[in-house]
Amino acid sequence: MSDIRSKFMEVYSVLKSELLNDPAFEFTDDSREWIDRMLDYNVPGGKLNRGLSVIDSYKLLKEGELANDELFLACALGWCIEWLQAYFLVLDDIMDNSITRRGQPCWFRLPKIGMIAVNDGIILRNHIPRILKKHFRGKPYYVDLLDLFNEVEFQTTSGQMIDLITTIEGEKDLSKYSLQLYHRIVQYKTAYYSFYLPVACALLMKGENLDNHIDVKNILIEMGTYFQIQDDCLDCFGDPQVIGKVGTDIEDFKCSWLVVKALELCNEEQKKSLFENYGKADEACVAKVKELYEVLNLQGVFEEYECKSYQKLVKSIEAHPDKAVQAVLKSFLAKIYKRQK
Ligand code: GPP
Ligand code: MG
Ligand code: MG
Ligand code: MG
Repeated sequence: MSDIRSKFMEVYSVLKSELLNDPAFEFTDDSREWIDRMLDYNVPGGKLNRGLSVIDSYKLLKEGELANDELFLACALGWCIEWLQAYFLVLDDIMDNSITRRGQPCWFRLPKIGMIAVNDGIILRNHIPRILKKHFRGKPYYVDLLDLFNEVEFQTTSGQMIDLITTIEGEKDLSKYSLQLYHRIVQYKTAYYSFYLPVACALLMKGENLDNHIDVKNILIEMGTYFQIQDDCLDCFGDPQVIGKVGTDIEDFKCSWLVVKALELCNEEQKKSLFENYGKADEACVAKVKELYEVLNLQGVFEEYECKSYQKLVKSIEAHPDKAVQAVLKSFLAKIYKRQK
């Protein structure tokens, strides 16, 4: 394990132990064990890209090594994003009726968990302001940090709402799916919390005013859109062993990039087949949709998009006047370009 990753994991243990000894709640052994197990199952098991990006970005902005207390704070902020992600995923998996996550059953699928997972999600969400209060209360950027997390959560849940209401039973109508709707969904449900939030945290720690970094936000939203398009492709074409989850977008009638592209490229007959088979939890229907995606060479269409999107992002990044900010954005892009998981 790299130095930074092991330091990051050390900070996880510290934060967890603080939360397990939170004086605002009288823990019993079984409640403490519940939280302990719930956190270990849901918080640290992912790629940790979002969390580690805070540290990475802060280092690049500071242009030098970090003092121990600064490194701890950057790690703590990184974990707040991982906690936010855990909260979203626990609830998203219930809403999407998903089976596996990060190579293990979704939390709500475990025996004796079920809908207690809803409350666990809310607990995960409530841990974030507790971590922030404990470690950032005296900082000049504390209020901005709280405001940032609130805004980003609002944006994400709003995006999740559009994602969900497009799939309401009885109102399934593929003709409303367009690239414009797609962009709206993913900007809100993914890009703000996954891309803008880590960099915004690092900027706040550095003492920056976020109002002066709208251009950085816009580039990160574009990067987040590219990331979600990758997620949609992996949902269909990725190896579940590698991505750690089984795709459900076709069954769930999701406004996925693939179905939007398919609608754009198909002829009348193929369109009919898509309308008949999309959004059904039936293996044969899913297979028909996937077959159509093959015929339309959507993997090839994606590769072309990926290449163009990468070039466009690099161009926007290189146009930014600040070299340190450029380094932050390039580092983030390098982490996701051509990812397989
Ligand atoms: C990703 O969508 C978006 C989220 C995980 C945000 C969820 C927001 C909530 C307010 C719960 P996705 O369903 O495509 O992700 P995945 O493919 O990982 O299930
Ligand atoms: Mg979802
Ligand atoms: Mg999902
Ligand atoms: Mg997905």
